[in-house]
Amino acid sequence: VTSPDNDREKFLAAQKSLEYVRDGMVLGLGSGSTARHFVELLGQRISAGLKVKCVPSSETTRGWAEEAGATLTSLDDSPWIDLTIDGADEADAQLNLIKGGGGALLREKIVAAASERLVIIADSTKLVAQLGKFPLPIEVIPFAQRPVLQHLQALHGSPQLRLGEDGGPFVTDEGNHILDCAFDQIADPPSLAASLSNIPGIVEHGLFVGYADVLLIGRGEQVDVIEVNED
Ligand code: A5P
Repeated sequence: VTSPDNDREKFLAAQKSLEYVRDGMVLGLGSGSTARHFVELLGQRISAGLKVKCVPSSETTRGWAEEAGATLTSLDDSPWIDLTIDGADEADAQLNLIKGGGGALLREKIVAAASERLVIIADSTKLVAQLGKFPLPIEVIPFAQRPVLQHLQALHGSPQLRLGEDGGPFVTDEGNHILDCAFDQIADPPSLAASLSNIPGIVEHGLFVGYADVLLIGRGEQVDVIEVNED
């Protein structure tokens, strides 16, 4: 649920992220309401003469980017992305993330992995001491849904099939389903990420470990900048 205050924080984080954008870059465009602010602000810069090429991370974002007048490219033509700006559902101080609340985690992770730099923009409610309150989205091939569900139950993930507006299973841009897993507390994100990646039928999961370089967190009228410690 987005309160007006949260939306202001999202906007300010998105605005701050424009400082990372340079002329001539290939940009990855994230998904979700915070990324939408970024795409709209980017559109203003493009109208003012900024030249960038953009890889959208979802079909929804593709539509926003077209409306914003952005030049689109694809990973086929631009397999190396200079900078991606994306949102998150949760982030911790080590810059581990939960993503996929909007269902775009698979393409988001592919875009993030192709990016030299990933800057995450979020409102202050997203920064948490420990990941896991937000149910972890897991994208699963429909054929494998039942056995994957059983694996996730064994991991105490309490998986729930995400439903779409029509009451049937939510279908991702890649034609898969999402199981939302209420782990509640994820004490060791790298270890859980490795366990999930080992389950056949899971296409991708929403734990982003080692991807983000910078968190920009809107807090009131400020934006906190949290960077990964290179030591
Ligand atoms: C989309 O699949 C997600 O990963 C989003 O990045 C996440 O849900 C953040 O969304 P908001 O910016 O709307 O909070």
